[in-house]
Amino acid sequence: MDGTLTPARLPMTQEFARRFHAWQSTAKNFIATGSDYAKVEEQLPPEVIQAFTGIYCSMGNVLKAQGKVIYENQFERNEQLLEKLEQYRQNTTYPGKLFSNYIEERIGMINFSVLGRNCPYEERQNYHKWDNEHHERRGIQQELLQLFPQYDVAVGGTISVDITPKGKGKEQIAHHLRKTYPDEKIIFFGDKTFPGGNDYELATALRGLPNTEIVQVSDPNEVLDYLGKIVL
Ligand code: M1P
Repeated sequence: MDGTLTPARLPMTQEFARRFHAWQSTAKNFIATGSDYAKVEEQLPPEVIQAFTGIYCSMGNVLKAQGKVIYENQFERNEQLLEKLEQYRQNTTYPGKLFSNYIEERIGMINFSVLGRNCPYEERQNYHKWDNEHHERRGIQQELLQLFPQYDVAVGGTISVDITPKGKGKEQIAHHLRKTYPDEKIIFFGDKTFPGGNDYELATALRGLPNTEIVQVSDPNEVLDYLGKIVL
């Protein structure tokens, strides 16, 4: 969603919604996002949400369609993991202000942000810039993978990491889609399909399946341009 349908954590633009909604009736279409359903509702207009065949949120740990839950995976609470996340928050060398909601327990996963999710947009950009220079999130990812081999840790959007039980990251979406639609072509648009990006596992899983195509895009306009060119 972020970076392919909307700018990161911002609403879909009206122009995008108009053109995309017109396209939605021409093919089955899905979202594959790390965000939870509440954020999908914040960022997308209701008519676009309604027109999706399915919405995979929380890294594919929830599937909803037309507002109804199709499936949900549970995440077993792990006190040691939560303690470790608290330590990262306390010991960060980030020089800026920190905000609340730094451990977000979602269905089937945890999203962790040292900065805190309740930060203003400008602070999000400041942290992102700092993290690109200091690689705090990558360090957290590497350490968590060593300490807790039962989890996958993906460096998510701009300020956070997504933690899921092994095999329950975005790649599960590829397998669920292929099982549901054994013969249909699957085209996946992602803004971070490269190694280290949070679409990489899904893109890799799809590459291993027949009749799939991966499209790396850098913003929502590229998605629209592409959709305008393909005849499904
Ligand atoms: O782009 C998807 C990511 O969006 C958010 O990340 P951040 O707040 O770091 O930009 C989160 O919802 C994250 O879970 C998700 O993967």
